[in-house]
Amino acid sequence: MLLIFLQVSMLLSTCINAGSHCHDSSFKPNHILRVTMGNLSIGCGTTRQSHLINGTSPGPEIRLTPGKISWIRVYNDMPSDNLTMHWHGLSQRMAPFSDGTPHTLQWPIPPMHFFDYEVFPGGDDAGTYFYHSHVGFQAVTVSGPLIVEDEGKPPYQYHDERVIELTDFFYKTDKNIAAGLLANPFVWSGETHGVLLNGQGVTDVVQASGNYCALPTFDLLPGKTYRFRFIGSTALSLVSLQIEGHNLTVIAADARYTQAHVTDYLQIGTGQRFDLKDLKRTTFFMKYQTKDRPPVYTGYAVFRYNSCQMFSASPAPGISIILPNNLSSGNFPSANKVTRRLTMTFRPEGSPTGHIRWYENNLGYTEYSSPRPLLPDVYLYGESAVPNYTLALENEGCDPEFKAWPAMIGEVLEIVIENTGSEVAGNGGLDIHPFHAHAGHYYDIGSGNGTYNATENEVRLAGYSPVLRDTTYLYKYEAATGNGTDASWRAWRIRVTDAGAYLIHCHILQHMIMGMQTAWVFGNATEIQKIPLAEASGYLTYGGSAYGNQSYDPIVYHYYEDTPDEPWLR
Ligand SMILES: *[C@@H]1O[C@H](CO)[C@@H](O)[C@H](O)[C@H]1NC(C)=O
Ligand SMILES: *[C@@H]1O[C@H](CO)[C@@H](O)[C@H](O)[C@H]1NC(C)=O
Ligand SMILES: *[C@@H]1O[C@H](CO)[C@@H](O)[C@H](O)[C@H]1NC(C)=O
Ligand SMILES: *[C@@H]1O[C@H](CO)[C@@H](O)[C@H](O)[C@H]1NC(C)=O
Ligand SMILES: *[C@@H]1O[C@H](CO)[C@@H](O)[C@H](O)[C@H]1NC(C)=O
Ligand SMILES: *[C@@H]1O[C@H](CO)[C@@H](O)[C@H](O)[C@H]1NC(C)=O
Ligand SMILES: *[C@@H]1O[C@H](CO)[C@@H](O)[C@H](O)[C@H]1NC(C)=O
Ligand SMILES: *[C@@H]1O[C@H](CO)[C@@H](O)[C@H](O)[C@H]1NC(C)=O
Ligand SMILES: *[C@@H]1O[C@H](CO)[C@@H](O)[C@H](O)[C@H]1NC(C)=O
Ligand SMILES: *[C@@H]1O[C@H](CO)[C@@H](O)[C@H](O)[C@H]1NC(C)=O
Ligand SMILES: *[C@@H]1O[C@H](CO)[C@@H](O)[C@H](O)[C@H]1NC(C)=O
Ligand SMILES: [Cu+2]
Repeated sequence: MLLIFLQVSMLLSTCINAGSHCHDSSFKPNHILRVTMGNLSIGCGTTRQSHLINGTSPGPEIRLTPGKISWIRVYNDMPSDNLTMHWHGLSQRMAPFSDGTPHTLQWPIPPMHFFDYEVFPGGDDAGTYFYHSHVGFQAVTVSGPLIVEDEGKPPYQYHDERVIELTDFFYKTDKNIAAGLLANPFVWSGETHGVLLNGQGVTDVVQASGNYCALPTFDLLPGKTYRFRFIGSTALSLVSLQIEGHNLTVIAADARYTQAHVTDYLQIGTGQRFDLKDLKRTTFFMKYQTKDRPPVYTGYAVFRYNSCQMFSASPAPGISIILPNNLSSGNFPSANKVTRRLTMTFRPEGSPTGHIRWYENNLGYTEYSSPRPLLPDVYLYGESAVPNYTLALENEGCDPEFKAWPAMIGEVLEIVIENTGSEVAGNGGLDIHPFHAHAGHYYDIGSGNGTYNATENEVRLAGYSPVLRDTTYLYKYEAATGNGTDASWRAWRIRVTDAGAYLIHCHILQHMIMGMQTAWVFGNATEIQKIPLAEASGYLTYGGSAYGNQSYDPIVYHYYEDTPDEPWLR
């Protein structure tokens, strides 16, 4: 009798622990991704040691059904590197520990371990996303398309679709690049050696040698309308593209449908997605080109109908205007609903010969500077692990000890990001920065030259309904400015609704490593601790019991199944 009792209690403690589930061999994830170290044949005739997903880069496409919980098992099959996977653009409203930020939301997946991510898109989430690692420079190759299907009929009609993911190609390995960026003296990664479309493309070196090399090619059927899902998964490049003899209709940006907008060219940067439709002709070329970088890379792709012809030639259609932002969405908070305006001032810091960092007012934030993730510590240490709101208000919104920005649930934040000159990086040198928010989509209220002026911007916003985005550019309007002078701004409005820990950061991988990230804590400890401490315990240490390996089945909390009172499920 006693023996039986003991066995039952052991079972209880490992597998049937209230909301926790033992993911043993009977558990079948909906999707599996395996990340390895390998040699990637890339950029037409080059081999590079790279992190790969299921042996390739980009990784396999994943399609999710809205309203359905998807478990995505991510194996770190690398012998000595950490890993996380981020579901870029999906706020998930919010399964704790599933956002894939190593220094914010979860401990990274240790080498030779795996982690089960619980991803739950809603009906409004239909659209084009991507997944990528959030560790080091890994995302240069560890990324892949993530599509949330439409619930019912999409608002725009099309016959078929093609996914086109853009990635940058660097010869240097991830480790060399990261080490150089952190070194004293600073060593730049170098510029991109080629922008690849679905892993295919021609490097600048091959181009210069005049060698024959097949262009990326997309096969189409005549008389059909296609939806092109463009994914900006470049590490660095902002890409301009134009399709010979065609206008394009933009129908979505960052996985939110927009008003149809006809344009003859598109700019897509790191972290952004645009969905286009229309293309009605025979074989034609697409030209694409990097913008705002010292050497410009130009590539071509072919769209061909019913043809086996290969193309290596390069016609050169002209690239001209800037994509106007005439897209819309509802529920936009007006200025009188804003509870707090915050300005984040970014400038390169350091010394001209030594370190260079892209910091917000001396406060850089990276996985290197903040080795303990914020969210697990709120479970372990409660309110004392939440940044001090009062102290933050005295310091322009950021608690300087935590290097984190607290906000209360119910606040409506107007966040202004300033591009500011400094004495390093070539005397006030400026750059462009695609800013991405993890907390969910935000209302983009524009960008401009100089210092943000709320009064003037409000005039500009009259009658305008901004689009919901997750990644928009802080541009530069000149090459350099004076030390401490604001050169340009980008501004957003965000409703603080979901308690948790999130990043807002520049999506250029180099700049992330150089500190261009901010960590945000929404809500207080009680609001953040959405699952009982006992159930969370496997997530609170590096390699804890929520992380499986070949000989160990992880104990996983099923947040959406087991928390039916989560407001957004009602
Ligand atoms: C990745 O590879 C694993 C086997 O290694 C396979 O089970 C899985 O289906 C693949 N994932 C995708 C999304 O194709
Ligand atoms: C990649 O290539 C290098 C050099 O040829 C070789 O030493 C290494 O073992 C290869 N790595 C893998 C994972 O195949
Ligand atoms: C992996 O992450 C752990 C926990 O943050 C850290 O201690 C370790 O140094 C990391 N390993 C590598 C290779 O970065
Ligand atoms: C694209 O649109 C512009 C402006 O509406 C128009 O002038 C031009 O002829 C169109 N080009 C093509 C190829 O349809
Ligand atoms: C946006 O475009 C639509 C038609 O495509 C037009 O009716 C509307 O006036 C435009 N809005 C703005 C703010 O330019
Ligand atoms: C938070 O900061 C304020 C202002 O500096 C300080 O008075 C207060 O003691 C701090 N609270 C805690 C819990 O540290
Ligand atoms: C903002 O713009 C308004 C209207 O142009 C102007 O009156 C005001 O002085 C400006 N504010 C600042 C701080 O420049
Ligand atoms: C931006 O502002 C600066 C300083 O006032 C001015 O010199 C520059 O011409 C402006 N650039 C643009 C593109 O408006
Ligand atoms: C540049 O500005 C920073 C911050 O305002 C200041 O600390 C520094 O002394 C300035 N450097 C020069 C060379 O003026
Ligand atoms: C945390 O938030 C909850 C819910 O809004 C509130 O009831 C509680 O008083 C707050 N706790 C603290 C310590 O502020
Ligand atoms: C697998 O995980 C278990 C439980 O965390 C741990 O005790 C064991 O050492 C791990 N095995 C390997 C090979 O890492
Ligand atoms: Cu940047």
